[in-house]
Order: sequence, then C-alpha cells, then structure tokens
Amino acid sequence: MNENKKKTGFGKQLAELHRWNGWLVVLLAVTGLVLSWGAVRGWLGEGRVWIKQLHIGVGVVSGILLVMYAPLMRRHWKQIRNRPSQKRNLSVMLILLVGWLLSGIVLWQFRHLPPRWANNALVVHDLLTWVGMPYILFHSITRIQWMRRPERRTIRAEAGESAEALQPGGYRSPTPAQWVTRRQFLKWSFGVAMAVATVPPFFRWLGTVPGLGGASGGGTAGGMNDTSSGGNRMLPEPEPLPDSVRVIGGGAEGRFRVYTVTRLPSFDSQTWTFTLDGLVDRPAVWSWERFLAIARKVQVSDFHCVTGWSVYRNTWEGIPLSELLKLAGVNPKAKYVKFYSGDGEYTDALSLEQANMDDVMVAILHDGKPIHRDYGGPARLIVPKMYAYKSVKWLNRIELVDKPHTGYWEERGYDNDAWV
Ligand SMILES: Nc1nc2c(c(=O)[nH]1)N[C@H]1C(S)=C(S)[C@@H](COP(=O)(O)O)O[C@H]1N2
Ligand SMILES: [Mo]
Repeated sequence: MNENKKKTGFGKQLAELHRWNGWLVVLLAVTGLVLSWGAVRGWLGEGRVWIKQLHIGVGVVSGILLVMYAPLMRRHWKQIRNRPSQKRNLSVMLILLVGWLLSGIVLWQFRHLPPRWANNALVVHDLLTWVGMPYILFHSITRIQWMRRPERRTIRAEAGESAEALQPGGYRSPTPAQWVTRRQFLKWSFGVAMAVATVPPFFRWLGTVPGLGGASGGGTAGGMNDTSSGGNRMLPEPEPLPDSVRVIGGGAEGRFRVYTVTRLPSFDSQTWTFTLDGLVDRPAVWSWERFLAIARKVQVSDFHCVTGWSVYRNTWEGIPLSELLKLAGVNPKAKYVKFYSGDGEYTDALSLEQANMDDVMVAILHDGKPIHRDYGGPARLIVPKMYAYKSVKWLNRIELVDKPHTGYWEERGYDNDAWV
C-alpha cells in the first residue's frame, strides 16, 4: 500500500517533469528557429534581441529541470529496464538536452570564451537541432492519444459483442492486424513527410559547416570569387597585390553567413560611385576605375559576428580607412565617421579615433579575389577589432559628422560598443 502510494508520487513527478520539458522544448524550438532564420532578421529588428533573451531564459529553466531530474534518473531507468524503446527515447532526449544546454551556454557566454569555442558550439547546437527536432516531433506526434489508440476513434463495439472484449466506454480492442496497420501507416507516412521536409535544408546547412563541404582552409566562402551575372558587374577587375595573390593568411577558415536587411543589391561599374564627404576639406566622388587607382594594402584578420560565428585568417586587400581620411583632409569639427551601405538602408558609425585604427579598411578583395556581391562587394568596411555589424557591406559613402550616429543594429538594441 505504502509502496504503491510512493510509486504514484514518483510517476506523477516524472509526468510533471515530462510535461514541463515538452513545453519548454516547444518554446525553445520556436524561438531558436526564428533566431536562426536569416530572412526575418531584418524585420524582427529589436525583437530579435528580445527573442534571444527569451531563448536563453527558457534554456536556463530547462537546465534547471534537468538538474531536478538527475536524482530521479536511476530509479526511472530501473523502472523502464524492460522497455527498450523507452530506454532509447530517454537516452536520445538526454543527449539532446545536455548537448543543447552545454553548447547553448557557450553561445550565451561566448564573449568570455575563445572565439573558436563559439564556432564549434554553433555547429553542435545546429546539428542537434537538425537531428533532434525531427526526432522530437516524431516522438510527440506518434504518442498523442489518437495515434496511440486508434481503436478509440474508429472501432466501436458492435452491439451484441461479448462483454469481456469490451473496454470501459463500449470500445473494444482492435484485432492485432487492424491495430498494426493503422498505427504503422500513420507513423510511417508521418516519418516520410518529415524526411522530405527536413533533408534538403539539412544538406544546405551541411554545406555551410567548415570542413564538411563548407569553405575550409584555402577556400573562399562559397563563390565569393563569382563575378558572374548573379552578383555585381564591376569592370575592370581589381589587380591583386602580391600578398593577395599569395593569400598570405593561408586562406580563410570558416564560412560567412550572408546577411542583409534588404534584398541583396547589385552594382555595376558603369553607375557605381564612392563618396567621401561631410566635414572634410576635399570631398570626393570616385568612379570604380578611379577608386581602383587608390593605393591599397593587405592585412590578415579574423571576423566575428555577434551571433556566434567567426571566419579566421581572412586576407583582405583594400584601402586603409586612415589613408582615405588623410586624402580627404578631416576638418577639426569632425568627431564621427558615418558609413552608408549601397543597399540604401544600413548605416553605422565609428568615432574618429576608432576609424583611425590601422586595421580598419575599405576592402575590395578577399583571399585574392574580388569580394562577391553577397558578401558586400564591390567594397565593404572591415573593422576587425569590433563585431562585424560594424563592417558595413556595399559601402559606397563615408561622411564625416560632428554628432554621434546610431547605426542600423544599434538602433535595434545592439551595443554601440562593439569591441570583440
Ligand atoms: N549592408 C549591410 N552590412 C552588413 C550587414 C547587413 O545586414 N547589411 N550585416 C552585418 C553583420 S551583423 C555581419 S555579421 C556581417 C556579415 O557579413 P557577411 O554577410 O559577408 O557574412 O555584415 C555586417 N554588415
Ligand atoms: Mo553579425
């Protein structure tokens, strides 16, 4: 009696944890998918920062749940020792939850950790999602009542059926054949539908993982050297410096994720111009050809996105911003440098002092190739010491101003202080 009561309490506790865990995973899945969905990043704006906080908060709560479950685990495992499918389920869920939790903590605290950790954690977090989400969906959908007990819906007891065959409520168990067919059918058709839905995006994702078909050592990020019709039409092509030709960084390690807050813009050397104006002595507008005539330098630097990915040892060739500013003659009234993207939407700014750091560059080549349209070509800003939201893509205007300017992402909640 006593023993029985205890068991019910234990079972209730487990059921409660299971239910909570279920809802938390749903919340994490929804917020996580929104966060990783590049296309909505632009119009989410500030909302993205909120969703990220929510995702982290829910993640922490699910970690607490795991800690609460830990002391119950031994007993739970004993209880299901004769049920292989439940044991498999439990193991998979624990691996998923612990993996998500640990990689999530790294992504959350990445500012305090070496950048390579964050990169790997992001791959682990994504991979677990690709494997785990279909698994969990399958697990929960095939376990809802209607799937588990198809007899309840369909196989009503015929009048006059023998009483022992009846279950409470006047239903009877299906014959094994009926049961297996319906259940298997639903399960398998659901499984196939899910495979069809997840396999293609999974392979697209695989292509973005460094070392797994994604650009790794020596590779320029997927078609970054592609100057064909899909991208820009910038002629003549820039003549790379010897250090660029030799790719002194050894080839970028990692892969850029293409970000934009507008539709991807395209540029043509016939119409493209680069403007430097505002509080300067000699404002200038360069054509592509004249822009290419300005002396360039080559640098090797790492590139860090605040969302957790990095690309290491990029060999950038371009005009050091300090040289460009010298060329224009900065007026003493100027305090800030404002950057405009040719997408017509994105802007950012640096203080004059930050802008004069020697590795801030208007880059036009990456690993010896013209920067592809998708990655900000023909010219993009590079601020290696700061998170890449400062690195304005499709840069086509620099203005010297006397008041601070709040950039696109800063306007939407990002820190104006973007030091890596
Ligand atoms: N014009 C423009 N510049 C931009 C962005 C953008 O959306 N539009 N995203 C910024 C952010 S947050 C990052 S991480 C990098 C991404 O560069 P990539 O798209 O070449 O990987 O560009 C930065 N510059
Ligand atoms: Mo970013």
